[in-house]
Amino acid sequence: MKMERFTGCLTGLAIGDSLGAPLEGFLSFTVTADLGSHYTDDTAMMIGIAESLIECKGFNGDNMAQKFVSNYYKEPWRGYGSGPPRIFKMIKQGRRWDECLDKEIFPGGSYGNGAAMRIAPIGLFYFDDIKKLREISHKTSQITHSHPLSMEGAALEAYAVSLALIREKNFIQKLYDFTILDIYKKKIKAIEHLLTEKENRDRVVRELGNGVTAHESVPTAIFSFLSTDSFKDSVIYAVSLGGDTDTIGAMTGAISGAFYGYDSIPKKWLEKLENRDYIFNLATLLFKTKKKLLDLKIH
Ligand code: F2R
Ligand code: MG
Ligand code: MG
Repeated sequence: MKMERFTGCLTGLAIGDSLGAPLEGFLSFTVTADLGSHYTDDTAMMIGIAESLIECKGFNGDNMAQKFVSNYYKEPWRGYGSGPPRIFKMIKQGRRWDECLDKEIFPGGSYGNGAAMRIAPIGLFYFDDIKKLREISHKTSQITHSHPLSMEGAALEAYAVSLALIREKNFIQKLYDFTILDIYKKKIKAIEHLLTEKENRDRVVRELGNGVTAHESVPTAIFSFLSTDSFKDSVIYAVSLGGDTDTIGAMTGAISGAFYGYDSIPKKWLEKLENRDYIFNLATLLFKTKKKLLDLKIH
């Protein structure tokens, strides 16, 4: 466990988000664009998770939900999906975090990618306990996204971050064995055969997706990481697929940042990143909190 990988992961998420933000909703294209001037809801919600994990030294549903709510009301213009702001309003009015409030908006709950886009701190914090990583990923999702596709998509993204953190060699097989839903198993199989086809973006998008739902974006981010050899190439590739570019960029950036580390992120992007020092310090505190807990377990 290295601090450089924690800072790389959370900063990488914000960079991928900011790179994709000006292009969200466009079709696939060659990326020449630079970072946008703001990150979006993806990073704002990741910050809420990290703040809560640090404050509570682990998962606390009430505290995390309150972080989401207060961060949203401070900056409601960050481009949130349609569901979460309605849920934040319900929580502000006294509803509980674990009532699966999204079921009152979408039948069966939301299967949007809003749970997976923010989950990276859970992958870092629970990297050493796979059972807990899934359990806490599901609970963290449930605050706004209780559909099984969303909860499992978030767990898969968190697990990919944890595998990147330890530089796991058998990445694809581990992901395949981890996931409990057939739709994700099928997409992970597709990742394997698409690795030699990455320039055929139409095919990648057709088979993996580039949309706003969890199952059409989490495997795409994992593919963007696995099919490239550097932090920079992975996020540029992710964004070049079009569609939900900020979110696929954010999820790719989190995995790549955990794998390649903070120093691999291009300096000119770091210089332009909004709230760079705050995000860096948050990742450092998350690392120190986790390290203290690990040390207590050992001694
Ligand atoms: N909201 C956006 N982008 C819109 C443009 C923003 C613009 N640039 C601006 O600045 O204002 N991006 C963000 O939203 C996505 C994450 O969304 P989240 O948090 O999952 O929201 P929600 O509402 O829960 O789900 C998203 C949509 O998915 C469909 N959906 C989900 N569950 C469904 C169900 N059970 N049945 C039918 N449809 C369902 C709906 O269309 C939801 O609106 C990220 O891209 C983030 O960047
Ligand atoms: Mg966004
Ligand atoms: Mg998005």
